[in-house]
Amino acid sequence: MLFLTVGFRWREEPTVNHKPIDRGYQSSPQVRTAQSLMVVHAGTHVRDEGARRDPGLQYRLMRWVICTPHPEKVEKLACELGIPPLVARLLVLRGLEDPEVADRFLHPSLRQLHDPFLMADMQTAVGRLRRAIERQEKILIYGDYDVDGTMAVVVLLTALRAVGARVETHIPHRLTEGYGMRVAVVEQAAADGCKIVISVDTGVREHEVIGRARELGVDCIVTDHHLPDAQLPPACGILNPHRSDCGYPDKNLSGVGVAFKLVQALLGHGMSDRVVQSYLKIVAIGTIADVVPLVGENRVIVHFGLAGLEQPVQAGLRALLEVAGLDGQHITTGDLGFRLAPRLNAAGRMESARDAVDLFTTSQADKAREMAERLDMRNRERQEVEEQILAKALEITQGSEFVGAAAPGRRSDGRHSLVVAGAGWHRGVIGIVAQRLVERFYRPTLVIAIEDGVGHGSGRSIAGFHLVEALDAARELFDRYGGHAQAAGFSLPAERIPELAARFERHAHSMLRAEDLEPVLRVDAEVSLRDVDYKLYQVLRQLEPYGLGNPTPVFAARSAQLLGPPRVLKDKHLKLRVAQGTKSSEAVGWGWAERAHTLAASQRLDLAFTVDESLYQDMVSLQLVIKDLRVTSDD
Ligand SMILES: [Mn+2]
Repeated sequence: MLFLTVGFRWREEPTVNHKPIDRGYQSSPQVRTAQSLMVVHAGTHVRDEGARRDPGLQYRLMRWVICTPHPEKVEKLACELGIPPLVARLLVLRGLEDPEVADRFLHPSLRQLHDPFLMADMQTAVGRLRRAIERQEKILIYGDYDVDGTMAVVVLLTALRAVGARVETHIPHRLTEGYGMRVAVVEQAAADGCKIVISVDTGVREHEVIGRARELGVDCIVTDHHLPDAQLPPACGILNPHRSDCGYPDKNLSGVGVAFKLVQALLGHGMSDRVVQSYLKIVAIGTIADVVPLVGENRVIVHFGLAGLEQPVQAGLRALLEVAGLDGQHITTGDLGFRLAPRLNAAGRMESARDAVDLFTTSQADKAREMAERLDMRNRERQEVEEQILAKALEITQGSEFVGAAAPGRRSDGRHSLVVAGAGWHRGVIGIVAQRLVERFYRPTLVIAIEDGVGHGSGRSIAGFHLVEALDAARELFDRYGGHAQAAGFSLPAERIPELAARFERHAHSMLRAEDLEPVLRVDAEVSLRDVDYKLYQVLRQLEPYGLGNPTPVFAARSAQLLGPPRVLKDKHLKLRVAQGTKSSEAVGWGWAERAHTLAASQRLDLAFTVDESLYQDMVSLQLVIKDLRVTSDD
């Protein structure tokens, strides 16, 4: 599987909240990155339809790619596993043509979780922790402020307390401390009598901090999933599947996933299936928020985690699900990624990430409720600030003096990149704003907040454009920068921003072809609307949870007729009734209201969609969730 795992120093999850919060319409937009990263496997026939121009439209023209797997492979798999051909087709398109592998995929079980002791250094780490617990040595968990990091703290803190350890936590502040470990924190811990520091979701490249801890007689246990340097830091144990000498079979674990493996090893046979499942709820939240591929062990984690979240026990979890409107619902990866994770992340963006840890470690229901409501409020503040900055950024892209953007809505000419900067922009949300701009313009984008003459930037990219390599090309402009292919962070003196914009554009111009600037929509199968029924929906449920590595299946229906005029919901969303022959279906386009005026009754449309269940006034029905549409004729 394709996975981008370069160690990076600034991260903000691509969490976007486009989903309507009202309870009337339940739906789950998939994690967006999933589509662009889906791997097309050998033997798969791909028909690229290009991005046919829709004369009435000037935005979001998508290139449809119809994926058709080798028919023999589909037939063989369907036959061997006794599954419907459509399931087999979807499995083959996801690279799961081996019957044994496909069978495991279809039937996740806790037995599929690997032995934690397969991870290098696990024995040493557990031995050291057991000794610390016996001697009642003080332990510090050094966390991170994003959801993966805070959930890792929760998992480890809960387990260590359960076995009677003396344990404290440090979670860096996003704005004042930034990503990574600091010497001062370790020195303070040593002065406070800590004997062990366990890092979670961070640490594998912290040579200086870990070296200093060693001088002070503090043992470090690193748990991390970022790529290590060739030389490892002088820690007493380093748990990281990406270590070149680590034989652990699954390289895709998130930070909380690695922390969970340590917990599994530490609790050992004291961990019944029930205990494992109780932890997996929290592990799943961090795993989804970090957008790691939901295959292998991550699929098992998220499968059981989501199931467990439908029966929450811990007070904070119950309270948070309630404020997110998810209590008593079937919960999907989209729900976690778009509704739960942003609320947890809001803590770290707007205030302190510690709130997210406190919420999940309290046992008092009233306190939990209060904390969940505060997170919900922080999240609304975050959304407001995000909307304000987005509006300003869009205004800038429309200004005549603006040099950093493609002309709005004009996709084929103009610039190949987008760079916007402003004073007073909140640094906690610029990464999300960059993501929103990428979704709109589909260009590599940098958003920069100017503060006291310094520009703090965050970037997001498109498939096929390596962001850090682009920043490498202008390295002398930065005070510091880092990241990976799809997301990056940096800072530089504000007066250098125009030069950065010019050089970033030059680099993008040299790297990107015209077709790279059109988002790809992979279609799993062409169907007729008659095929979209509960039998199909059952099939789709069987392949859940969806996410990176296992994208929500997209279907295409040709020449469907629009019945009646398009409707707009809450000024934001588009609702259509479409028909093929005698079969008609409801289709909804989340955030598609601005396209309503381009559509008219009785037009014929090609529709690309996912299938979802909608709940309206206690009535459940199936609906098509529009991914793209094209008007094919006007009769
Ligand atoms: Mn992480």
